[in-house]
Amino acid sequence: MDTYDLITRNAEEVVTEEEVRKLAGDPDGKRVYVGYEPSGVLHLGHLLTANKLIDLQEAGMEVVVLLADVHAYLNGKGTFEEIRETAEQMKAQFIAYGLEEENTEFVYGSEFQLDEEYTLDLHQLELATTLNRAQRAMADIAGSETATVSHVVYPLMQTLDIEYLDLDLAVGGLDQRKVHMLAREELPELDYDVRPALHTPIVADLTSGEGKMSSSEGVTISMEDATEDLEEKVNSAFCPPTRDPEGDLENPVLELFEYHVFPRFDEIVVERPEQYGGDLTYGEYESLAADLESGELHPADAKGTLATYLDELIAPGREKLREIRD
Ligand code: IYR
Repeated sequence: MDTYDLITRNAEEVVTEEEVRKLAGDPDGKRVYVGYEPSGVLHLGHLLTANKLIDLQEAGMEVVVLLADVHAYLNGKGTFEEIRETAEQMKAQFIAYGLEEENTEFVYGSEFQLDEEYTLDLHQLELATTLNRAQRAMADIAGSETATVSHVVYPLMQTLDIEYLDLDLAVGGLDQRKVHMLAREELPELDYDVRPALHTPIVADLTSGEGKMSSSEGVTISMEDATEDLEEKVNSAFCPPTRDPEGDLENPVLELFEYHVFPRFDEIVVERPEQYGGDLTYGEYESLAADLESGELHPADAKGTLATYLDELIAPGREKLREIRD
C-alpha cells in the first residue's frame, strides 16, 4: 500500500488532502497526535483512533498520545487525582493493544498547559474567539449543554495543543472536527502554522445501528469485557444482510469488521462446518461485505467471527488491566 493510502485508509475526512499528501511524501519523524480524556478503561472508540496511530507508526511517523487530564477536568470527569490515576492505566492498555512503546510519546496535558506562555496564548485566543464559535466547536464533544465557561476554554486549549506539542498532523474522531477547524482558523491569529487533520469515522450504536456507539449511552465493547460478555454483545448486535440499511441506519457489525478487524489482521477466517459450506477466508473487507449481502455469509456466522477477532484484539489489554488491579 502506498504511504498516502496507508495514512488515510479508513479516514472519514482528510483536511486537506493536499497537505496530507505533502506529509505522506516525507513522513519520517513527522509528529502526529491523538488526545484522550483519561478514563480507566479503553473502549472501541479509543481503539479506532489507536488503529490509525498504528498505521501512522508503520508509515514512519512519531506518535504522541496526549493524556488530556486538564481537558477531562474541564469536562467534569472527576477530581484531578482521579483523572491522573486513570491516565496511567490507559497508557498501559494502549501499549498492550499494539502501539510501539519505543515510538510512542505519552504526554500529560498538565505538563505544559499550566505554563505561563501557554496561559497567555490561551487568553489571547479567548480574546479572538466569540462565545458562539467556541460553543459550536464543543457541541459534538460535550453535547449541546455547553453552559459552563470550562466548555468554551476547552476547545481553545485543544487548539493550542497542536502548536505546543509541535505537531505535523492532528488525528481524532469525526466529533473533533469542529475543534480542528477552529484551530485552523485561529492558530494564524497567533502567528502559528495551520496543521492538517485527519478524522476517523464514528461507529454506529451496536444494538440499533443508529447514532454513535459510546460508553456513556448504549452498548460498547471495552477492554474490561470477558469473552462471554463480548460474545453476548456482538450476538445481539444489529446486522441486517446489507452494508447500507435504509434511512440513517448503519450496519455496526460490518463497520467493526472494516474499522477494527481488517486493519489489524491479514486474513479473516469464518469457521463453518462442512455441511454449511466449510470455512470462508477473506483478505479484505469488501469481499466479506459482498458475501453478507449476497447471502453467502450468514449474519450469525459474521457475528461469531467478529466476536472471536475482537476478543483477540482486546485480550492483551484485558490481561494488563487484571495485572494492574490485582
Ligand atoms: N477532545 C478530546 C480530548 C482531547 C483531544 C485533543 I487532540 C486535545 O489536544 C485535547 C483533548 C475528547 O473528546 O476526548
